[in-house]
Order: sequence, then structure tokens, then C-alpha cells
Amino acid sequence: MKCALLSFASLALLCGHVVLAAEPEPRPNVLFIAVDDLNHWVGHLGRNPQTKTPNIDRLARMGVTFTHAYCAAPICNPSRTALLSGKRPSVTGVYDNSQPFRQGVKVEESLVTQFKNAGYETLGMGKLWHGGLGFPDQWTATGGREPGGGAGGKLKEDRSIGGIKFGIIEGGDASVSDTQIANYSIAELGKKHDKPFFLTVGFHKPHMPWNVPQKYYDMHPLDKIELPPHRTNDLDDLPPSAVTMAHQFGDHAKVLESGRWKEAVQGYLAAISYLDTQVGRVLDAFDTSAYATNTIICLWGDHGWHLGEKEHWRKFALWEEATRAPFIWVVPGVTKPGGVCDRTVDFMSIYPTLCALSGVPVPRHVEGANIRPLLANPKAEWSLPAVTTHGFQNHAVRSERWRYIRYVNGDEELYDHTNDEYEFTNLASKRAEFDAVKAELAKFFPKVNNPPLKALAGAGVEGDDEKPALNATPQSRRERQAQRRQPQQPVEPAKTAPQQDKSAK
Ligand SMILES: [Ca+2]
Repeated sequence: MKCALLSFASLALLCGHVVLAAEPEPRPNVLFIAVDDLNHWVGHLGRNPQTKTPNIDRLARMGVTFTHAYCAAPICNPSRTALLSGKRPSVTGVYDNSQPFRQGVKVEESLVTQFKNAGYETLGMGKLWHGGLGFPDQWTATGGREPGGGAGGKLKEDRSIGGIKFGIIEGGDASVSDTQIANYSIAELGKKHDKPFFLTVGFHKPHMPWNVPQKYYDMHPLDKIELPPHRTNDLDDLPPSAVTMAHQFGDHAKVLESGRWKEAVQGYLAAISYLDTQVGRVLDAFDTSAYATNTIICLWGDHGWHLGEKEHWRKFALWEEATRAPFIWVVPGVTKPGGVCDRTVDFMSIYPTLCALSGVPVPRHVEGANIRPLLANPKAEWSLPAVTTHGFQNHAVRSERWRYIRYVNGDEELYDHTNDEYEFTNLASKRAEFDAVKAELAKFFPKVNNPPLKALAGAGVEGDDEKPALNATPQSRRERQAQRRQPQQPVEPAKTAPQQDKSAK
């Protein structure tokens, strides 16, 4: 009715030869749900049938879920820095947890700042940037620092295997800080807001330690746990850079030695189910709130996670398990319930898409594609692959069919997902016909490859006890010299890569 009246008023003014700017549409709120270290083990993506995530699956049914969504970097700090700043790791030089994002990004470049400057209330609690909420000036108000950070409550039973940390805590859900983070967002959804809001819910779990109450372990009985698909000879066809990446922490050897691989899988599933419960509490509050019909919801995991696939654990790699994560959007007037999009997207899309959907200007520095066309029609044509970077000049390009990885020293991997969804067979140097495929995919590697920012000793470990993986791939002295000489040069085809076969089609 209001719109009809406005239209009539605008028409009257036009007829009187007086042109005034139309009153802008009311802007949508944004509920921004960031989940730490949640890989594609959510029920509706079907990757692991053992996982129990009824609430994330319910959110997926409310709008559009992306089955091929990938991080810009497979580590907390660079992934979040990229998607929140709109600048890839290869632009900021933030490749790792040890490089302070504040040195690569200005507060004015932040997605949250952009919404604040556009007149939004910017509210949040938990982990958004690496270590917490990031720049204080982005926020109009926050829920403050959650008790205990992301670690959870006091352990009743420590089940950790070396660096893979998990166990059962004393007490119930209230002992884990994500419960307080959910409480904060539930309270904000219950308030009257005079301005549109951008509300961040920054969940920590299922980041390690997987310390959650007993009941979540009981949801996943050990005798029912199955190991993720893996092959004992899976590394035989990998180049040296990839093997280095797989073995960088030595986790898999320790897990095998312990004989408790299934317990670790159980721990991750338990932490996911705890996290899902908190997502459900927020959704329940959302459904009954005054904002259920005028709020965009965007849920993302910051990267994937390995649990022994390719003899690798954690993130820190360029394979499917380390790079794929849930990505769900609910956009009033744009998405329809039950949408499933198989197109390849990466999380650089978040910044420009949220701005475009909210009528907020997109700053010039922002990279990434506006995926509104896919939100409106998940089957729409889409020509862009997803791009992930891990360390200086190590990149992966993922199209709907292929994953092509090229490391700084020219090492390569190529996987065909039409018949190899677990990336068991590296085709990179198998046949000449793949050279054309690689050449096509290589066009999407980042054109700017800035050197890594200086790491701060002891930095990057705010709320994250994992060691840097910056030097996971060995560099030759020649490469290091070239890097120092030409920090801004676009990536060149590696000299050690096979020559393209021009006759191959
Ligand atoms: Ca993370």
C-alpha cells in the first residue's frame, strides 16, 4: 500500500514537472552466520551420511544452497581477510595465520564498515575476522568477548591424539561459548531496531578443540563410525609439493599409530552437531522475530577440513576436502525455498553480493562476482570457476568438472570430478589432451601475486593454536630471488610445467 501511495505521489510530481528522487526501498537486514572450520559434512550436501545437521539443512531448504562453494584460502585468517576485505590473499599478502590482517587491510575496506557507513546498525559477537570481531570501529555495538574464547568448558575426558584436540566436557551446552554467541543474536533478534541491522553470528565450532558435551558424542556412536573414503597409495601420483602439504603436521602418522582414527571422526561429527544445535536456536528465534520476512541470511564455513583423506588432517591444502564448505543464502524476494545451485562459486562473492542485495555501494577495490543471478535462478548459466590460494603462488581453480592445482615451483595436479569426486587420480601429466584443459583453467589463476606480509612472531594465534603453514611448499633460491625482484608480476606458467600440446583439443 505504501509503495502504491509513493508511486502515485511520484507520478503526481512528475505530472507537475517537478522531479524528486524516489524514496528508497526499505533496506533488508542481514543475518551473517560465520562457521569456523566446518567442511562439507552437512547432511544436505551428502558428502558424509553420518553427519547430523538438521538445522543447517533446514536453513538450506529456506533458500539456495551451493554445492560447489569454495574458500579463497584454506586457513582461517586469509580466508576471512579475503572475503571480508574483498581482496584476495595474493593482493593483500595475507596468506597465513601469522600475518596480521590489519597490515593488509584498512578498516575502511571492511564489508562490515561498508554497511555501517551506509547507515546500518552493525552488531556482532564471536569470530568473524581471525581471532574475533576484528576492527572495533566497524561495529555500532557488540556482544563483547565470549567467555573462554572458542575452547569450550572444562574437560571431563581428553581424547586428543597429538595435535588433533577433542574431548568431552563437564556441563552442558552453556559451557561452550558458541551458546553465548547464539544467545546474543537471539536477544538482538528479539529487540526493536530502528535502523536496518547487519548482525554477525561468529561461531567457533567445529574448530578444534572438539570439546563438547557427552550427548553430542552419543549422537555418533563409535561402532557406527565409518572412515572417510581413502586409499593407501593415494599419494603415489602426487608431486613433491603436494606430498609436503599432506604431511606438514605429521597428524596422520600419529592418528594411525594411535589406532583411534574413528574416534577423531566421532569428535568432529560431535562438534558439528553441537554447532548445528546453536544454528537451530538462532533460526527458531529468527522465525518468530519481527525480521523473518525482511532479512537476508548468509551462512558460510570459512574453509574445509581433512580427516585423513590424502593422509592429511586439518585445512592447509588445495584439495576438495580443505577448500569446500557450506554456503547458504536466504534472500527475500530473490531466492525460492529449496534452491540448489551446482555452479562453482568462491567466497569472494560474498562482499559484492551482499552489498548489491542491500543497496550498499560496492567499493572499487572489491574483487569477486555478484552471484545474485544464481540466487534468483540456481540453474542459470555461469562461466566462472572458484579460485583458492594457499601460500605464495600456490593456486587451485575448481570448475564444475575439474580441479587444477599449480604450485609455485610448477608442480601440478588435475582431477576430473565426473568420475573422481575424492581426487584419487592426478591426471596432470597423464595425457596431452589435458594440457588444453589445464591451459583453459590456468587463465583464472590470480594475475597479481604479491609477496607475503611479514609474519609476526607469535601472531595469528589469537584463538587458534595452529602453526603457520606459509612455507608448506618449498621454494628454490631462484624462486625466492624472483619473488623479491618482482613482487607485483602476474604469475607466469611454471618452467617445469609440461609444454602445451597445441594439437590437443
Ligand atoms: Ca577456520
